[in-house]
Amino acid sequence: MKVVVVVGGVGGARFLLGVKAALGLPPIGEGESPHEVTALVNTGDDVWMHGLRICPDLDTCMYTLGGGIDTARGWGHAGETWTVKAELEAYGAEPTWFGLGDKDIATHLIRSRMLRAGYPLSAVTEALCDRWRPGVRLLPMTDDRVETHVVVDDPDEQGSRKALHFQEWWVRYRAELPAHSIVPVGAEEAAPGPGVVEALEDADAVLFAPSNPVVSVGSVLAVPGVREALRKTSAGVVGVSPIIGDKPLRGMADACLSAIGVETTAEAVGRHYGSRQTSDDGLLDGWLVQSGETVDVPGVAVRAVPLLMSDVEATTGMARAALELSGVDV
Ligand code: GDP
Ligand code: FO1
Ligand code: CA
Repeated sequence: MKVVVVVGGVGGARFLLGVKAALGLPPIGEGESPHEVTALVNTGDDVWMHGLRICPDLDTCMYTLGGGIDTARGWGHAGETWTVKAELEAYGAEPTWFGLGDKDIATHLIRSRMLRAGYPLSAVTEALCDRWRPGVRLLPMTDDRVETHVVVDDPDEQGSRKALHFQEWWVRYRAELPAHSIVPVGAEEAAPGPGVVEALEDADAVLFAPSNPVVSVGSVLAVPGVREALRKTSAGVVGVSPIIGDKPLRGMADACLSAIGVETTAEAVGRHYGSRQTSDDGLLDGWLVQSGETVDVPGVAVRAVPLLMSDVEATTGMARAALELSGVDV
């Protein structure tokens, strides 16, 4: 069976552990299986810093599935040290609000060197995965440069607006500056990465992880060709709500949703993705929401199951429910 999952960082990576387990694969690392999991990964969070290309969502997926993630933080390496960060700070090198760990920097050095040598991001990701062996094909949504920007009131100049890189808004300002708009800059001119459209065409099931609907799933959907491929695939398309009890589980997805005029509820996010069957541009056949919530999304089969990814077992149950709702046998 071929399963395709649209993912961002922490929420996406944790969900992938459950998808693998539901298909009889080891959650961490590789294993023998007739099944194949492909993740279409958001690259709108990506950024150049200190001359290095950082791809937070790709790295979060790669480290999580490869067994190297700092599980408490959800991003970066386990057992990380911060010598380079302290040295950069001693030089007064900006930005000081973003933490690159020593071990993590090795990943960024290799990636940046390969990109400068002309390799596309998809090939670089494959090379990095030769070490981490995530057991999932990690496909960047595009090889082209896409960077999400957030338009806010300029904190330094009253009355004017400013576009910040998503990382500055998210990490430096903790998404506390109200966003007027959120734009995946470059997405309109981007092409889907190698294998992205083909994976959707060949899929038996397509799942949207409980990832941020705006800056994770939304950025992947902004790449021309992806929505069309989702509309056309013969696979069932099922989303998993990242919103439980009208709140995101972690992070500031509510600040992102309000920027696009969508309420922070499972119902509003389901309606935002829309029905593949009864609307002209909708994407879902099924929508999983938290047990006990009553949600109506016209034209979409809604099912309520426990949605807390508290451990791999619980996450496996979610993944199984999503796969079943998509119409495949697990
Ligand atoms: P990021 O790129 O690291 O921000 O991660 P994602 O975009 O992949 O996922 C972030 C989303 O995961 C947040 O909006 C959370 O609400 C959601 N999330 C985190 N943990 C859980 C969980 O246990 N269950 C569900 N349903 N959603 C979760
Ligand atoms: N998140 C933070 O809150 N602070 C950081 O200093 C930080 C550094 C960082 C370095 C590499 C990386 O792959 C991720 C990192 N993150 C950090 C997480 C990341 O900025 C965001 O959580 C995501 O981009 C949102 O998905
Ligand atoms: Ca992200």
